[in-house]
Amino acid sequence: MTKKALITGITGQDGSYLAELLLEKGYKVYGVRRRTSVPILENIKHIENEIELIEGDLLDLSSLVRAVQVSNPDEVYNLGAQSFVGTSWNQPIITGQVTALSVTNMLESVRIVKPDAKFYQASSSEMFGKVVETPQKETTPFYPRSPYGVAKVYGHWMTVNYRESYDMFTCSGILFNHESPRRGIEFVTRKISDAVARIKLGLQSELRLGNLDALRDWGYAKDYVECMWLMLQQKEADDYVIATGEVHSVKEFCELAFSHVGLSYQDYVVTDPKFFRAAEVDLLLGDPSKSIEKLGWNPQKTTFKELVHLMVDQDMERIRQYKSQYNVLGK
Ligand code: NDP
Ligand code: GDR
Repeated sequence: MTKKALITGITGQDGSYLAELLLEKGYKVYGVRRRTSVPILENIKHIENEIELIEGDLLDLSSLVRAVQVSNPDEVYNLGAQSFVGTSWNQPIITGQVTALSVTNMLESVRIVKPDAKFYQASSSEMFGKVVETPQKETTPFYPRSPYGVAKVYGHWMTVNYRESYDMFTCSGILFNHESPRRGIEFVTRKISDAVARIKLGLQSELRLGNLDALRDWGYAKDYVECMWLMLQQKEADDYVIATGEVHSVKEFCELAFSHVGLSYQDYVVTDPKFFRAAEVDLLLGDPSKSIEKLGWNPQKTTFKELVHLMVDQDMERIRQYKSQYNVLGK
């Protein structure tokens, strides 16, 4: 029988890769999509005819109940969120409503309509925040440093609580930063790869960044969504850290990205206090031992260098196409 999956956040980076993966595996894929005045379906345009989109908003419980009724899923992946840490200081209440409380909306929808569906919650290394222990693993205490991180802690514990209260199959994936050419443009890696392409092709002269010393454990989103699926294929529901176990600074990301196109980052990167955070997370480094052992996760599937290069290459290609279109139009 064809398995059915429901994905919230299907238009985002992870949702789009996960939808592709599940289609490859023969799933019928449903996605919750909120109404916007201009539909932004860039990440899923190429699979739009293979998936079924259900109108809904994470803030609207009734729409989520309906989404679970319509899709009758075997697996639910709750990836939707206000996911940008920087914005969470500017919009702390919306972040709390969307990133925290809506997890309960999703859990309730599943509990009421399809309690035997397996549930994945997109938790985050931002829950660790301030360094209490390094590398960080499933048992490391949380100390979130942003409204976003605080919201994710709530979502994580509600997921654990529904497992313990109702014996539901609910998993929390504590994923460290993962990037790709589909990453939103305001996140630092994509901001860098996009700027490198624009600078190389003569459309931009400098790149303004915040804290260059921040250290992150960066992996490739396409590899990480496979772990989400693997978590729901286990006998028992559990929580897992997904990370590479390697740490790099924003500065290192810049160095590699600029040098890939023959440029030196020192010539273009300008530090701008506008991009400093109210409370910074200095270091995130994951210990993926449990997921290696239990899920067969390979943390080096895509290396840091390969990740940087593939992001820059894709942005170079995109900006080149944009430029040639622009030239053809004679503007
Ligand atoms: P994105 O920001 O790319 O995607 C977020 C998705 O949530 C989008 O599809 C967005 O829809 C949707 N969404 C936001 N608000 C609502 C709403 N009110 N109702 C319905 N849908 C909504 O995030 P990623 O793909 O990078 O991340 C996926 C999940 O994993 C998120 O929960 C994120 O917090 C978490 N996470 C991400 C990590 C990473 O490094 N990428 C690491 C750890 C956790 P729209 O297109 O309409 O805006
Ligand atoms: P993060 O990702 O906050 O880790 O959250 P982001 O790419 O925004 O920041 C990473 C680090 O880079 C520093 N930085 C800058 N960041 C941005 N966005 N813009 C800049 O100009 C800049 N300069 C330096 C930041 O201070 C930070 O230290 C991501 C999101 O995907 C979350 O949803 C997810 O949960 C976590 O990763 C794990």
